[in-house]
Amino acid sequence: MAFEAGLQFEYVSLAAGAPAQWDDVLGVATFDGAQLHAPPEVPIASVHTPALDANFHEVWRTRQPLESGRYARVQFRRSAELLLGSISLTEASGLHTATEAAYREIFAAVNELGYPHLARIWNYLPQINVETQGLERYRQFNSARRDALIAYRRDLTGNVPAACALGSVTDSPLTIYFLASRQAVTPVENPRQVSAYEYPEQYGPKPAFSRASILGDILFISGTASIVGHETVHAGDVTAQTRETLANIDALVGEANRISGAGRFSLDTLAYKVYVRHATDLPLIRSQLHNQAQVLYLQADICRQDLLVEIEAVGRATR
Ligand code: 3EB
Repeated sequence: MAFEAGLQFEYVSLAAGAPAQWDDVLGVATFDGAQLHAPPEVPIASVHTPALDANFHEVWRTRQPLESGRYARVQFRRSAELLLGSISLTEASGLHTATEAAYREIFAAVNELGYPHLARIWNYLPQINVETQGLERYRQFNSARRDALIAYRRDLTGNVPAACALGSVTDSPLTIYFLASRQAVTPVENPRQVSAYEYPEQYGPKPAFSRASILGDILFISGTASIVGHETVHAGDVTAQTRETLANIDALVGEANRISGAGRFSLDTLAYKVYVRHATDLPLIRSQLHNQAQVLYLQADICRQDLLVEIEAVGRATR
């Protein structure tokens, strides 16, 4: 494949200190309110989800020259092929307004700057399962995301970014970061699940995300949970939910390998981020992840009340 973005990612322990060099850093996510002394040209997404064992930074790099800037409230850094952006908004006029504004600014930025293909979006919002004005906040978020997609004439099905949407600590701002590309991204769906954008009405406004995406030789696996078809399975059983989630990720890797010409993705070379609803479930969840080399745990509420765990992953193909 001609595309060679040279995108690299790394989970760096806080104990290791700040990256020694920033020239090649596209952007960073920090967790749990950790402070990072980065130069102002590096976008930092401050994600307010408590780290459950090691705290770490998620660092994205490329081997290409970088340029930084701001578009509306989106802080970005870009190479010739890729752009990482971050936006954080307080909910002065409610979650719907903030989400729609954030997405409109993201779409305007990536369109204007010439990186229209969104590969992966990470979404964090407080009180995700709380109902206000008769609608759960996750559903308000979905409604607003759809409204922005429609306003920018973007697809609501099929060609939609891989994503995750998690609950952050109360009173934290809506925080979104994303990777966008000049070149097309390949969406991947899970044969074991109904596409989220085709969920039945009972789940509220349809969530516009794909189960995974392929960008060059990188596979992004969206937040994945214990859902088969469109239904939650193993309610109340965190061990079984973790196993089912891993079966879903296995199916996605198989599907990515079927679709992709990028080489071979495999479960044991992915890096995993695990969102745990109840910190006390960590030992049971961890005991199901003994085959995975790189796993980081965060405490976060998950977008359905009955889901106890959600797992995302990223990995590079090997030839
Ligand atoms: C699910 O499969 C679980 O709304 O962007 C996973 C990944 C989930 C992304 C999103 C939601 C999102 O429906 C929830």
